[in-house]
Amino acid sequence: MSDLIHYRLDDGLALIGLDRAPVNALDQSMRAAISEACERAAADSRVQAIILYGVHGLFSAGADITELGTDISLAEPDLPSTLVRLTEIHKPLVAAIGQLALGGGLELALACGYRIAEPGTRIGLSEIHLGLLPGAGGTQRLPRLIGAESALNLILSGEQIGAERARILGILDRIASGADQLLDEARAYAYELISCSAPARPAEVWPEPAEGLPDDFITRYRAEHESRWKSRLAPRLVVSALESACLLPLEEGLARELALFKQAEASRQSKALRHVFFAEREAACIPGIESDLPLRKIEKVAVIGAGTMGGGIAMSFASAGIPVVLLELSGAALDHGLMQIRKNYEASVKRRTLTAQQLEQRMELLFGTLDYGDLSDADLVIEAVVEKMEIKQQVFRSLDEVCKPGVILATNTSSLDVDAIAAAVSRPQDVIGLHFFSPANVMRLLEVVRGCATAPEVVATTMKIAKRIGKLPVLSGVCFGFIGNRMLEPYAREAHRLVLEGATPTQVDGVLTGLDLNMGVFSMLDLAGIDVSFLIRDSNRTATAHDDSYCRLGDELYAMGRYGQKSGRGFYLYEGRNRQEDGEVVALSERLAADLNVSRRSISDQEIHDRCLFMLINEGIQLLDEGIALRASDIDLVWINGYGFPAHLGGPMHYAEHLGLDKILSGIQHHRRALGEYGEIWFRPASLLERLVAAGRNRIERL
Ligand code: T1G
Repeated sequence: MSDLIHYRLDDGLALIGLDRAPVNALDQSMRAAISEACERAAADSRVQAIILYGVHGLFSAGADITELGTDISLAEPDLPSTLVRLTEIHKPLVAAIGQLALGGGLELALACGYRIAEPGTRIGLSEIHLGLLPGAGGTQRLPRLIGAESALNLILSGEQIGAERARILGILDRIASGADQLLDEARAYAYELISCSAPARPAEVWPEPAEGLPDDFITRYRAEHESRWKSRLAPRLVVSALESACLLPLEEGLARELALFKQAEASRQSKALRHVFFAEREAACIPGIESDLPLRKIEKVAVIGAGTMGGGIAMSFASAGIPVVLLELSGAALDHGLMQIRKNYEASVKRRTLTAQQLEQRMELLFGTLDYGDLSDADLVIEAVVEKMEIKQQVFRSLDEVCKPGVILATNTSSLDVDAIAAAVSRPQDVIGLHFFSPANVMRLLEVVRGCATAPEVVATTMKIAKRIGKLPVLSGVCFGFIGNRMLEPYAREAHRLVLEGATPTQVDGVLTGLDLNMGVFSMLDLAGIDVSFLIRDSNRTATAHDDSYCRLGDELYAMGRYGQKSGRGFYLYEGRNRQEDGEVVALSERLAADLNVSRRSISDQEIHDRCLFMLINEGIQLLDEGIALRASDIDLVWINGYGFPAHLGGPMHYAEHLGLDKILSGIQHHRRALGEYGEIWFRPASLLERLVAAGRNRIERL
């Protein structure tokens, strides 16, 4: 018997324990081990019932993602066939589910006749997050257990649900009284089944999964949800698989599911999403910082500034159960900030994602003050005041006076020089940048900006606390704009310049959202505030001194008081959330073009795509070469989680590799020639891009 399985015969029961750290991933060896153990139990006349469980608690996190996209993924014994065989065993199989059953792990449990779980168990079919659909019976067995509509919603959401909800839906038969009692209560359940001569598998609860649903349920479901799926393939394949479950006998439905799964697994989108899965885990690995480096304790946090950013940051910690002292300059500002935080939580209560009791628990963790002295025992202080260097330096000088030794002093600046801020205090080794994205209580991305003096354990501690508050930390070096906003600059520059040259904001944004970006440049700037981007641009005028043509449109709109959504007019006109083109902006663009001697012409969508995306990619490659970003996949994570770049394209770097680095370089060289003086100034290929192409490489990494 494989050491991946603990096999024990115990008074008529075969106890089969899965033991493959860390998550009992169902790779080829584990599939073979499970198959062998179940066959052994099925053939043993002393065995009257079989229990499957996780030796270390966790049941299984599904197929081994490292196998997906390779020929081992469906190597024998493949998971679909293994699970069909389990359903043919003429003895009750009980899945004793501890902690987690995801993807193929839940499909394994569904192939058992009976399921019992510990109270804290989370279960789900998470394949959709990898651009897949359940490929081992999930789309066929689940609808026969809980009905087609519930199954469709659960599979498309990819969400993890708790034990009680799973029991109510009908996925679980029982919930054990506790994690420690799970196996004993699973054994008792098995003896009950034996004593009442229960069948190996109970009758299907939903033999007709679509029973009670309109005949056109699937057609209407597609029509209702299609637009939200954008160009994503997996949701469409899921619906097709559920349609098969409603129309076909199980065996034919399973065959249809497998065909659809293979199509999804081979898709570019799934490859991109698998890249993102591993990128998120690799982002935590920082060369030179060992995973066992002692960390500083963070038990109390202080936030300076109770505005939109400061309030959102304070919420992030309070929601994780960490006490927060929130400091403001005036009582009115402090009261407003705390009131806004309560309002944000109340909105969650209204959405039923938070209980009223949890709201109060979180508010009790928030303590407002006007006195710096109340920050003296904080372990981490995060400054979130206005984006002006002199003000931030003053705040840090005050913190230097009152805070205890060993405190971590963080700035939430979105682009200013963290080293210049650190230079204002006597302990620069304790200073770091924590760039939260707005709204800070919602956005996962956190750019952790390491200064030249930042101590290693300060980096390691902040990377860890970021995960604890549910953020995705990505390490950045110090430069203007760090990773995300540094890349936003050339990307937005091309968008602005294209509008001067004859495109409209609607056309430019249409090309970008056509690529499935959540927002185009102009709608994003209108949301963030044209006044905000003006202040950032104004703090960095030297960078555009040689040609600020593309800045003029934003500067003019700012001067006109057109700040975007907040003022009802920006690049677009707004009536509530309804956005429409504004002829005045087109006229302004024409006037500026004349002033700047920029000739106007009709511009193709392809040119818009290439100029915006190639310059975004070029800047990312430059950041990698400068060592600001550790790896290309970190850059992908920043743009997926901070700027709405589609995860099913894998991020801008992964997308670049798909397009071909040689194509990108030649595109940049083409526009450099075609755009005259402007092209000469701005379309400079990153040296690393040229070196990679010259070396015949298509993978973006430092050479
Ligand atoms: N395969 C391989 N490795 C996995 C894995 C998996 N399914 N899940 C986790 N790991 C690794 C992960 O890379 C990391 O490795 C370590 O485990 C800890 O993970 C047929 C085809 C389970 C909730 O989508 O959601 O089944 O970095 O850091 O925060 O229909 O991992 O330590 O070397 O994330 O506690 C469906 C994906 C697969 C589950 C744990 N299953 N995993 O989170 O730890 S497709 C999933 C997760 C499928 C079937 C189809 C999370 C987690 P390392 P971690 P965590």
